[in-house]
Amino acid sequence: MTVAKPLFYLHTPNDGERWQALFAAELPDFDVVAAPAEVDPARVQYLATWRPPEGLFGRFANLRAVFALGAGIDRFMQRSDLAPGVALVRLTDAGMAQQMCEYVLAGVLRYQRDLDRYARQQADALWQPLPGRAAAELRVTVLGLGEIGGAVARTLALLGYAVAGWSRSPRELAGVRCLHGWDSLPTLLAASDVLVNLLPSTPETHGLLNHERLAGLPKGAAVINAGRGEQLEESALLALLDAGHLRGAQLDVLGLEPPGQNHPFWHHPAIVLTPHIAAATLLGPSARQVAGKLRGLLRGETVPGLVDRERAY
Ligand code: NDP
Ligand code: OXD
Repeated sequence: MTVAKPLFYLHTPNDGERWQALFAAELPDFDVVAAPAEVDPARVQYLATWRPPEGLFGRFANLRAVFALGAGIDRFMQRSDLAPGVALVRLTDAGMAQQMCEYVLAGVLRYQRDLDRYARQQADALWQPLPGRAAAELRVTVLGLGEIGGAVARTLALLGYAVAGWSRSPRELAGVRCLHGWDSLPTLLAASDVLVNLLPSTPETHGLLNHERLAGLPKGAAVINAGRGEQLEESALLALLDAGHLRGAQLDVLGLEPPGQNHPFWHHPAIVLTPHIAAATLLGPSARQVAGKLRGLLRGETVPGLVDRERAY
């Protein structure tokens, strides 16, 4: 009698065949099946997915673990069909940290080296050097010092920027002035020339960058948001840019993606928009990492990226 292999089910918005081939190679002891192929719902215990359709999890009564094929699991936390007893595991770096370092550095350089101002001068046919600013004079604050924010803060510090970072619990990172907790936030914001948001979206961080906090940045500060759109009050950002309090913003994430055609950010001269590409999921490293985490779970380990449902990240 042959014993059926355990089943690993994949539901991804695209690249289904590539994911399936990668996971099949990583998990030879599993039957790897990718949607839209039919599957016996009772056999689905392990599922990897990104942007799961409503009701997906509820179909599988024997589900044990869901692997998010991304770092931010806020959309998973909002799901009523994901039972509390099912382990939710997210990607931890898997090649995203380096991409995020590049994305943030592009923004930091834009503001440090006045590339935004020179673009405006060029439009006016104006050849006018501006006073320069050394990296060490630019105060960059990174909100969120986890897998991705921590790598960004360390990288910027290595490049000589005056980096501060903010987290929920105490952290120590080489070259980074680390602060934690709500009480430290106002002083930190007041000393930030560039504010980088890399926090996970949770009930605590939702709307964190509101008018009061953005107004607490020094005049001429810039904002880079690659965390989640819901964390930034868009109308407050707009008002502070238009009032000349803030200098500019580089935004990879918005409350509604894609934004409507009439969204004021599209044509705002001080806003650079990118379509949620700051750090993409890399298929090979991610499949390898998820397979490793699955094997860890089967050995009864607490694997990296296991989401704490109470904390919501
Ligand atoms: P981690 O969970 O590794 O790190 C989260 C960090 O945020 C931790 O330092 C944590 O503090 C801190 N934090 C959480 N809640 C609070 C709070 N209430 N107050 C202060 N600090 C808090 O996440 P990642 O670094 O892997 O990812 C971060 C986010 O980046 C993702 O959730 C996602 O939203 C976004 N992202 C965006 C991408 C893009 O392309 N735009 C791509 C990938 C991720 P502590 O250290 O104390 O736990
Ligand atoms: C992620 C993202 O969280 O793509 O991985 O934003």
